Amino acid sequence: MKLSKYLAPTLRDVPAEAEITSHQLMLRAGLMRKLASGVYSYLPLGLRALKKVENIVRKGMDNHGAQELLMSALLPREYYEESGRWEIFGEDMFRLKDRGQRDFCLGPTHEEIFTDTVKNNIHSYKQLPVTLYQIQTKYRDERRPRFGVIRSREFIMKDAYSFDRDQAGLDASYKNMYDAYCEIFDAMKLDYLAVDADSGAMGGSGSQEFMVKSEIGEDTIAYCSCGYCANEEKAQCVAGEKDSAEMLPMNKIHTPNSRTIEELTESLNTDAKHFAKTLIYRADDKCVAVMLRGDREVNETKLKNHLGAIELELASAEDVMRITGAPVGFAGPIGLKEKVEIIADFEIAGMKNMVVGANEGDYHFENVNTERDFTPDFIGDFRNITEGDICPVCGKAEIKTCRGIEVGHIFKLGTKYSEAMGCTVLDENGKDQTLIMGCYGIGVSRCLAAIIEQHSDENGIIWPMSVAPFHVAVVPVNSNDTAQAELADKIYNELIANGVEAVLDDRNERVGVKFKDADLIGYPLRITVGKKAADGIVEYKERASGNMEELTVADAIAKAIAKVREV
Ligand code: 9G3
Repeated sequence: MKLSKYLAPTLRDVPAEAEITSHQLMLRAGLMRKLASGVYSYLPLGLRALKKVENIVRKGMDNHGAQELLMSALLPREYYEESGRWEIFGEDMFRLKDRGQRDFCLGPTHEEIFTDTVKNNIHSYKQLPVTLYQIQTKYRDERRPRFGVIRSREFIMKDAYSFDRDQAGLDASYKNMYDAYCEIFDAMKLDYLAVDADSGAMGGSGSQEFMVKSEIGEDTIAYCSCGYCANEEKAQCVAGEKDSAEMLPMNKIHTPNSRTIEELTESLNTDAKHFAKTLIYRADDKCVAVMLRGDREVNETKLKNHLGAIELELASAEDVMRITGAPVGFAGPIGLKEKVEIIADFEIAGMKNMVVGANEGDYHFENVNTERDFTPDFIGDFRNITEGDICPVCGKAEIKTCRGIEVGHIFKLGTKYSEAMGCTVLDENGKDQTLIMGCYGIGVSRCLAAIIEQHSDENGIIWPMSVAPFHVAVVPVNSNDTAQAELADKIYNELIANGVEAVLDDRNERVGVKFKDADLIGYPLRITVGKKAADGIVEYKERASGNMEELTVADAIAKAIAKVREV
């Protein structure tokens, strides 16, 4: 490809709304352009890299026996009504009507569609197991699109669905997909972790997320040297030892203007560990009181799963006033004005002589103890795990945490969708058997951004050879110098003839601009044709290592071909 004719509009400046490296570089390197909030167009360089990522995913799936389909993205309401999800996904779902006023949505995920396809086309247990997949555009009206294609409203997903006749079959299909994912993310040169994850609204018997380690990741991962690794949403906390101190007499204290834990520790001059905060939550149509140690954070996923709630949010100030009789910041388990379930984290049961809100403005109780002064309705694990906690698996090493970008998520679904949609096969005895499903997602466009997050420096992108939009940039220092231009052209054609994807920077630009663009776009290799062209000597540079060396033309071409074929 000759760059003088190619649409690769690089930018010097970083667009203001791009906060993270990959978003900045995808715009500056001319890979994509924003069309609307959370909606992007891929320019030629971006599309070439995206197709490389897609094909790595496709190869991994095909190698593991999955069969590729392509479903519609324009989906009739009926399928989602059959599974009961038409309402559940609320405003996240893009809905529209056709000319006959019939309801459709733009597909956010396809469990229902694949299940219907299997229901109508697979009738015997002899046709199982089967894993079907597609690579297709998905639509989700994210409340806060951000970070470019990492959280966009239109994105490319590989979604796969496995169908088995029993749990052992699902376990095998799930393991097969797990192995495929490791192969796929290794081929993309992503540094990832497979973490135990919450299955959320999907239900089923467990799931794992494939997380790319990154400081800008939205998820927090808890991991241990023993190998335990879980999303913070799911990571179990170990109940510590009980405090053996004597119970002291409960006492009401005046705490004017001390609403937050910080203000309380300040005014009472005690550590946050001696406080028990009481948060009032609204879970669907009821309110609950959640208690945990003052220095801990509520894990809303654990709370939501325990309550089986669809919507969970902190109660409004009005709710708090009605339930506690006090403004926000003075809630406690003693003297609530309205009976609400009191849910306590394990640690509360182990604490002695706590300070709690007195359900009265500017007042708290000190020396409060469970059993003597109040009894929680339920005690369980409701807090976020933190660095330094004891690992719930090995019970010895301390938990560490890091941040990650979710690029894949695999689920053991069970019969949730096959039951709802009557997806069965006849077994050996001619009896109907409901199929057992798994589902498996990879954020293909998100992988592109994750690769850049992990492979870039201050000069730009550093593409791994396997996903680079082109392998080699051939750069004549002075395009007006005939000897240089001719030799550059010769090298370019020789590379192409050997299956190397090369670009020739034949633009009438200063060499500094050509070098900066080559580093920004991130071609893995660069062959520069300069003053020594007449002596048949060129400069060979590797973007990743920065190594530069002078080689004969033949050696430079041979080295580039070998490097490309290493993939
Ligand atoms: C929706 C909307 C948003 C959604 C979903 C449905 C997330 C939804 C979960 C999944 C689970 C798996 C198959 C591939 C792997 C992931 N957000 N999820 O189902 F209607 Cl608007 O997508 N689906």
